[in-house]
Amino acid sequence: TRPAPGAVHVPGWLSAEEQRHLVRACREWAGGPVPIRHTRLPRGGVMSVRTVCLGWHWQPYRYTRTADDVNGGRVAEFPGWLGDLGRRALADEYEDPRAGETYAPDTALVNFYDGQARMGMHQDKDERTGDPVVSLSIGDTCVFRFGNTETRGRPYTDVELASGDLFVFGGPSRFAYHGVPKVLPGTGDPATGLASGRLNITLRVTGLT
Ligand code: MD3
Ligand code: FE
Repeated sequence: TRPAPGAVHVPGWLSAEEQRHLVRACREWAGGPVPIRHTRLPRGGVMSVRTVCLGWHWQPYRYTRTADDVNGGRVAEFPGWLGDLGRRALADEYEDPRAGETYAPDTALVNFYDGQARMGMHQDKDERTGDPVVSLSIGDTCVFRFGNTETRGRPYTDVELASGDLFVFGGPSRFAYHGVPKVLPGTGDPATGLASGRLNITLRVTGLT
């Protein structure tokens, strides 16, 4: 479905096998050189979501190659197969399938939500490109709030994102406010390898070198 210009939601895009593969990979990244953790915000807050990054480390509000709190541990590499998956997402599902030929994501943010975790309304504007963001969800269903480009508040639309769903945010939707007001515990299938909680993987093009 096309919830807004430049946005595409494809329920169940990932196969069961791909979901299991991604869960296994996320476990390895979570225990890698820069372990998964709650991001600390510059004004003293701590995010309820836990995050591990690939390719570039996101620290609010910029991307770096290392994380300064783990002895300069270098961020895990962004794997080629994940870029392939992103290109296939655009080629299969995006407005101009040729966008899939040139899409070159160089970072992924892996977010883990337990039953209490939330993400407040925000825009993603630390990347220097307007290339689409590809989002993959696994595990418990969440309520995803998709807003507008002007304000954090209304108008917005609430959409459920379930295990296997693909969402692409490009064009006019790329800089829309969005957030995750709640996770629905117990809605995931343990056969993915995730007994509880929700994983979201977003692929991005930083435009950095
Ligand atoms: C719309 N993650 O990591 S995914 C984030 O489910 C983030 O973990 C949420 O927001 C999550 O920044 C939402 C959907 C998403 C991701 C990036 C976007 C929607 C977006 C970038 C621009 C517009
Ligand atoms: Fe975001």
